Parts: sequence; C-alpha cells; structure tokens
Amino acid sequence: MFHLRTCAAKLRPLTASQTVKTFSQNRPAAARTFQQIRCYSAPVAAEPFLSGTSSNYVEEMYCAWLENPKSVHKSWDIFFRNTNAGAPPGTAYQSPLPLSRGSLAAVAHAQSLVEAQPNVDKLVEDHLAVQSLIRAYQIRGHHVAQLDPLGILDADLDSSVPADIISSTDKLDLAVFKERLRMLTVGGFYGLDESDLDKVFHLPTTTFIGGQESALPLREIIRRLEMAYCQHIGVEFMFINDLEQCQWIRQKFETPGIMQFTNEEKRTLLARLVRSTRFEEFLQRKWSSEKRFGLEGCEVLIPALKTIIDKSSENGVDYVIMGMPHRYGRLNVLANVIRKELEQIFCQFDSKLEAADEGSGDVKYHLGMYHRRINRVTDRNITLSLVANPSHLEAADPVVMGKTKAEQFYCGDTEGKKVMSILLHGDAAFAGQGIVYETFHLSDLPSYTTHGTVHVVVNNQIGFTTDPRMARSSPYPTDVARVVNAPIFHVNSDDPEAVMYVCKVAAEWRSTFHKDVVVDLVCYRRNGHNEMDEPMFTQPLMYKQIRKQKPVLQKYAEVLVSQGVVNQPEYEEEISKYDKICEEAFARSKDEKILHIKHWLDSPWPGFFTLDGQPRSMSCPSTGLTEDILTHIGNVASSVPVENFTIHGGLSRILKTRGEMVKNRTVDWALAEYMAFGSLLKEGIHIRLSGQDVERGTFSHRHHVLHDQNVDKRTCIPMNHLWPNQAPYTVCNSSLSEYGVLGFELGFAMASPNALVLWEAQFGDFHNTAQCIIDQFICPGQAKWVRQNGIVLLLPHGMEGMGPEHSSARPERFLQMCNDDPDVLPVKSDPSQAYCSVFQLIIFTPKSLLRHPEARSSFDEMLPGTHFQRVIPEDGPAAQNPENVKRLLFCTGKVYYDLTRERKARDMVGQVAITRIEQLSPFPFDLLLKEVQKYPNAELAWCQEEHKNQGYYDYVKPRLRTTISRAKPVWYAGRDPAAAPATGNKKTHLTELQRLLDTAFDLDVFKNFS
Ligand SMILES: Cc1ncc(C[n+]2csc(CCOP(=O)(O)OP(=O)(O)O)c2C)c(N)n1
Ligand SMILES: [Mg+2]
Repeated sequence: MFHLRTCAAKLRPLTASQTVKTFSQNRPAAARTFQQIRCYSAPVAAEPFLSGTSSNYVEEMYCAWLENPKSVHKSWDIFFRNTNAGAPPGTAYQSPLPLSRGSLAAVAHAQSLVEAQPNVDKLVEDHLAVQSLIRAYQIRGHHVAQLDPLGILDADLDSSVPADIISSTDKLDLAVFKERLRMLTVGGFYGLDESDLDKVFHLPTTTFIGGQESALPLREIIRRLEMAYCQHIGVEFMFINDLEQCQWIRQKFETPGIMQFTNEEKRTLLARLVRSTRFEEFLQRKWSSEKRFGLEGCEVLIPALKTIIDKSSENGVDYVIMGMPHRYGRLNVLANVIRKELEQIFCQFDSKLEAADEGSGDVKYHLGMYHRRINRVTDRNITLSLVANPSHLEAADPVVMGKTKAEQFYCGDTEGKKVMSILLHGDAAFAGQGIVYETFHLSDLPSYTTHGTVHVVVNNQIGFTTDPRMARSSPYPTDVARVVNAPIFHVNSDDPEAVMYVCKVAAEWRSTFHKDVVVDLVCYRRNGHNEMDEPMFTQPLMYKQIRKQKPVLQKYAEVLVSQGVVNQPEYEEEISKYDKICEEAFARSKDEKILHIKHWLDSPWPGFFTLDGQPRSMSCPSTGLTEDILTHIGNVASSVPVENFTIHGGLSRILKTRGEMVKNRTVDWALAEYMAFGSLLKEGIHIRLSGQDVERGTFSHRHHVLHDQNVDKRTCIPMNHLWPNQAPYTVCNSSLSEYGVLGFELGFAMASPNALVLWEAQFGDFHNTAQCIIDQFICPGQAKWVRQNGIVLLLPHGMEGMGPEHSSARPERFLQMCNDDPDVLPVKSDPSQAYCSVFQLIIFTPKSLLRHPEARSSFDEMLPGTHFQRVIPEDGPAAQNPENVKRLLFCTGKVYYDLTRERKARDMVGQVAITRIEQLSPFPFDLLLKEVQKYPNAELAWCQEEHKNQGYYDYVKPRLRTTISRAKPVWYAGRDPAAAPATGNKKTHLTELQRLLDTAFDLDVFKNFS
C-alpha cells in the first residue's frame, strides 16, 4: 500500500500520447503494474481521493488513460487532461478545496474547471466507493460468511455485519438487502444509492470477480463479491503484506465459476464421506461403551485430509508427516487416511489383548503410525506418518515440525518439495496453548523452517464443556496464525465441496509459496467430550440443534442424488461395501492375541534393531582419538579456515589461547566439545546443536560461528572445514523458546539414530518451560511407544552466587524420573544391562568451570584406549594409603574443585578421599563398591552444593546404601533444605559454601549421630 501510494503521488503531467510511448516501452504488454517513470507531481495530501485505498484505483484509471484516453470514462479523461494542463495539485476536481492548501488564485482556477465538469466529482467518488466496497469484502467478507453448520453461533464470535459491507446475513431477502444498502448509502458511507446499482463500474486489477469482464454493474459486483466471500467459505488474507500472494488468493476465490467439481470428483468425495461416517458408526455399534473420541460432526475431516495429501502428492510430495491430538477421529484418520489395517485397530478394543513389549504401552488413540503406500489418485508412492502424542494438546506440534525438518535434511529436500507436514488442531487448544505460537515462530527461520505446514483446525466450537465465548479473546481460534502471515480459510464443514476446495487451495498455496496455511473446519461435536459424556448439562441449546442436524453424509448424498451424479442404489451399495470391509476386518481382529506396540512406530529406524526389536549394539566403544586427529581438530578450532575473513580482535585472542592449549596438549571444556564433535563428524555422524545463542555460547566460550567484521551475514563455521568427506555440522541460534525448540529437536532426533542432536538451554533452569516435552516424550517415550530417541540436553548448572535463578538445572527432577531401582543391586555391572528412561541424555554443563584453570584435561586422557569414566576415583595421596583415610567423600560436578581446594588448605589430603560420580544414572554401583571397599576405615559422606531437598542426595543415598548392603551410614555434607534453588545474597552464598566445606572436612561432625 505504501508503495502504491508513493507511486500515485509521483504521477507527473505529460500529454497522453507522450506518456503512452514511454509507458509502453517500459512495461511488459500484459502487466498492469505501475511504472515509476510516470510521475504525477501532486502530493497525496493535496488530492484527497488519493489517500487510503483509492490511489490504486486512480492509478488504474491513469494507466488506462495513458494507453488510450478513450478507454476511460469521459469524466476521467477530462480530469487527467485538466491535471496535465497544469491544474495545480488538489484543484483538478476538488470541491470544496481546503483553503490552507492552495492560493486563492488556484482555488478560483480549480473551481472553474470543476464547474465546467459537474459530473466529475460524483463519478470519481462513485468509482472510489466501488473500489472501497470491493476491498471491504476482501478484508471483512469472512465476517458475514455462513460458517456455522448449526447456524447458531458466529464463527468470529460477533453477530454484527461490518459497517462497510452491503451484505445482509439473509442474502435472499431483498428487503433486508435494500435496507442495508440504504443505511450505507443514504447520507452515505459510500455515497452510492439504489440508482447506482445498475451503473457499470470499471474493476480494479485487485479483483478477479470480473472474469473476462473489465467492468460490471454494481449489482453484479456485489453479487459476485458475496459469492466469493460471504457463502460457506470465509477467506482471511488481507493482512498478508505481499501483493503477489494476495492476488493469488483473490484469483483462487473470486474468479467466477472457479469452484467446479467433476462428477468423478464428487463421487470420490461421497465415497470418502461414506468411509469416514461408517467407520465411526461401526465402532459405535461394536463398542458402544468405549471411548474412541469419534469424528461425528466433522466427518468431512477424512476427505479433507485426503484432498490435501492428493494435491500435495500431485505436486511432488512423497512423504507427509502428521500430528494430531487423541481426539476427533484419530482412529478414523489411522484407518482411512494412513490406512492402518482395520483389524490392528479393532483388536485394540479387546481387553484380553496381551502386550508383547516392555514398558507401559499407551492407549490406542495416542499411538503413532508409519505407512508407505501408493496414492490411488496420483498413482505415486507416498509415505504417511502420524506422530505418537501424549494427551497434552498441541505438544506434538513442534515434534512434527522437527521430524519433518530432519526428513527433509536427510533427503536433501532443501525447499520442502518432497516432505511436508500436516498439523491438526482443536479450536480451544489452538487458541489457548502457547506452544502453537512458539511453533509458528519457527516456521520461517532458516534452520527450522519446513517450508510450510498445512494446519487443519477441527473447530467444533467447543472445548470439553467450555463455550468459545469464554475460552478465547480473539475473534477466531485461528488468529494466532496471522503472526506469520498465513492465510486462513474458514469453511462450513457441512458443505463438503467447499471444504474440498479450500483444502485443494491450501495444498497449492503450500507448494507455491512454501509457507504455512490454515484450514478452519467450522463444525460441531455430535456427542459429548467423549462418547460417554452428557453435553446437555452445559450446552443445552447447541445440543438441541445438534440433535436436529442431519449428518453431512446424508445431506451430501441427497444433493448428489438430486443432481443425478449417483443414484440411491449406488449410494447404498457404497455403504454396504464399506460395512462389509469393516465386518471382515473385525472377524480377523479376533485372531490377534498379542499387541506389538512396535507395529505402531511413527519413526522406524531400519537396521538399528534386531528382529526382536532390541538395539543391535549397546556396547560403549573406546572414545579415544589419535594425537594427529586431536591436533588437527584443535588447529582448525583455533583458526579461521577461509581467506579474507576478518574476525573480531577479542576473538583472535581467544583462538590464539586455544592454539596454545593445543600446543600444550591440553583441552578446556570448549575445546573438548570441539574434539568430540569433530571426531563424530569424521565418522559421518551429522551433528545438530540448537538453542538460544548456542553459536557463540551463552558464556562466550564456544564460538562455533565466526562473523566477518566487515561483511553483513558473512559467517564461517570452522567445524565444517575439518575433513573433505565429513558429515555436516549444523549449529543454530534458535528463537527464544524452550518448549517449541526442545520439541522440535526431539522431533529432529526421532528421524535417525545416526545423528547427534543436542539442545542447549541458556541456563539449565529454563528447561522447565519445556517440561512437557521432558515429561511426556523424553522420559516415558520409550516406555509408552517403544520409541528410542537420542536427543541430548545440555543444561548449564551450578551454584555460583547468581541468585535463585540461573543456578539450578534441577537435577533432582531428572533423577526422580529414572527407573533404576534404588534397592536392587544389578546382577551384572555392565551399564548396558541397566535400563533407564533418561539414559545418558541429560548433561549438566559447567559455567565458571569453563574458564577454571584446573578444569583442564591432557591429550593423554583422550588417546586411543580411553573411555568415558563413569566414576573418577581418588588418585591422590589418599589413594596411596587407603587404610589411613578417615572419610570418603562422594560428589559430582563443580563442588569437587571447592572440596580439593579446601582439603589442600586444611592439609587433609591423606585423610579424606574424594571420588567423583560422572554418570549418575544408570548408577555406577559396581565402581562405587570398589571405591568403598578400598577405604575400609572411612566414613562415607555425600557432598553437594545444592540444597538438601534438591540436587542428587535423595537419589544417591539409597543407592549407595544398597551398594554397601547398608553396612554403614551415608552422611550428608551440604546446604540445608530450601524452597528456592539458591540465595540471592552473595555473602550468604559464600557463608553457605563455607559451612558445607566445614562439614565435609570436620571429621567429628557425624560422631554424635552414629
Ligand atoms: C494441555 C492440555 N490441557 C488440558 C487438556 C484436557 N482436555 C482434553 S480435551 C480438552 C478440550 C479441547 O478442546 P478443543 O481443542 O477445542 O478440542 P476438542 O476436544 O473440541 O476436539 C481439554 C481441555 C489436555 N488434554 N491438554
Ligand atoms: Mg473444540
């Protein structure tokens, strides 16, 4: 708009013939875009009709006049001639003139021109009014579209008709229509009146209602606008700030007769509705007292999804990843969209079915699915995957996106032409859950985009028992999608053809612009929240109407029969054919005695598992690297591996220090991370590190992305310059989201077992805004869905006097989720025998230790033959004379450095041994037993800097006691219990620290308790 206004303001007076020549040389024949060269010098403010939306229209007229002065109305011709003849700005037609704008002479001159052409004013105003009217329909027509199949609630929660639309909610009632027209015209919003209805108006290029016509009578303009925008489809798109995209949508919805279906398409639609409807009826007949969260009231969802998939397949997509809640017909989607064998679904209703897999398993409507088949409409292969999900509505959204991104990444689909996602939402959840917003904000970020998701909202106008008028503040449940400029197509789901049409357009939009799009299926929920629930308690009027509502299948069948597209026997035959399919599958389902959850995997990892479903390898190979490799990675990490690249002076110093460390054969944490990543990349393992500010590192220690100080956006990732055939390294700063981004990375990690996907929290405590992903997916995912996931969480943790925030990554919570039994000593001490849900996934990373001079390792500790050490035993003087040791302190993390400093200061290196536990879960019972046995005269104490009710104590103590068969007490040296993770007062922090060190080294302190 700004652009057009500016252009219009620059129109310069030229004679028509002069300008036509220049103009036609400067633009392609068909294009009707405005060329800057044609400039009209009047400032916008001087021509009131050039303000707002009218400038488009005047510009149109001017273009037409330049090409052929006779092509416009005589009044326009005169107006432009007056202008070009030198009528001062604002005086060519204006009446009355703002005195402040021109000289009295100019006013007099203009007045004479206007008087010479008395109809000009009216004509210009009328054309502008018509243009405004067209635009009003495009912007607000959806507010009067007939979207609610029940006809009782307005989909936008507002029953008023926008003031600038000449529509009536009862469009067939001419009297109402006339009254509305009168209200808008008499005295008028538009200055039009009834006599104008038969006048012919030129149409601007911003509308397609004309089809082949460039002008139409006003009556027909209104009728066509009503057809396009106020029937069963409400199109919300005018907030999109891209002209091409707006034109594309206008063309799809305004072109007369564009919504046509062949008889074949209608029959396919009917057949799909038959399947959708009869599937639910079949379940209802067989298991009338079971919850199934059926689709009744939105049966059109199945043909809608199939249309999106057909159309996308036609456009080259061969893998569709879907996410949906447990609700509205998930089983139906599995059966009729993904095409899971019906007997596999039906057998799950059998309460005697035995579970074959370890773990908890999950209810049938949470399980995922992966299926490759031929798309019958396009005859192309298509893979469909429905991601398993928890009850937590919308939680699967970012997971689906992440998986989609990974599948695109691994098949080189850089533009999302082959792999796409479809997300289903409920109206209440879409509006209410913040994760929806977080996920939308990932949609256009370079390292997170999946190049467009098709969102389908099952808008049954209720959330459990809550009326939408109490559940959201936005007009539509879909308003959240506006933040990413996604077009939103609201559609009345009792009009199946309208639904199919918007789904087709949505799929085309995605394949044309590779951006998100929303289909809002305005429907109803025939039953209660589930099939057992009584909806009349809370929605009496709505449900009175629903009881009267004819099912959509019946309605559509009647329409097609009346059109002669099918006849009644054909329709009935279609029904009995599908019923028979269901019955036969039901008979077969009785043979299923065992439920294998692994048959419900959404992301199979071919080759990773044995036929029994066990991972092929659980050994922990040596992690050592040769000196050459260590040196090579170290050298790359301390250099800028591209030419003519200027880095910041401070960074040069950091890299120089790294280089010196490499010469001295030592590593700090950042360099060690480089070594770890670099060596995996060498082995062909893709690594993706994502999170807030991970490229540099929150603590400015990492610097995996170098920035040229002279060229905007020129960056270098040295890690990608290690070896010619290495795997790619992806490191990406994320949006400021934890829930969304962790979910996304979890989804990314689902796609392949041969990748290392890491998510780093800015500070460890921020993980709790992503708690749902941890509690519902990471921890129980394997138990519920037999689905492994290799995601790694890096959580900066440590008590450093920074206050209650930023101190604790809450290790106690992760440990509480682990399922190794504190009271059972594993029979074999091999860690691979221990089964744990959050197995080696959570790493509590350091902050101050990143720069601690003692937190360094030598290359020697990383050479071939070295392994990850689950426990680092005491190796100082205490270990030389273990009988003399009075106390064996166990600890983990950074408190070790405080303990060793204090021990040295107190000259107790021979009396107190300190053993570090590096892997808390699975608990290293075997190694700790050896440690305890080594120091027969030592008291045992656990030391931690976290408060007593936090940290590791509650986890470690019972396990240590089991290790030693409860032969001795395990004492505690640490802070008292507290509600906050840390004090905000620096002095208190230091006092607390000193107290815990005093306890740790006071050899008499526990005497009174024994
Ligand atoms: C995060 C979350 N909060 C609460 C619930 C409980 N719950 C289950 S369904 C439902 C209503 C959902 O309404 P809507 O999104 O409109 O979907 P519908 O049930 O109407 O299909 C609620 C609140 C849940 N499953 N997830
Ligand atoms: Mg709902």
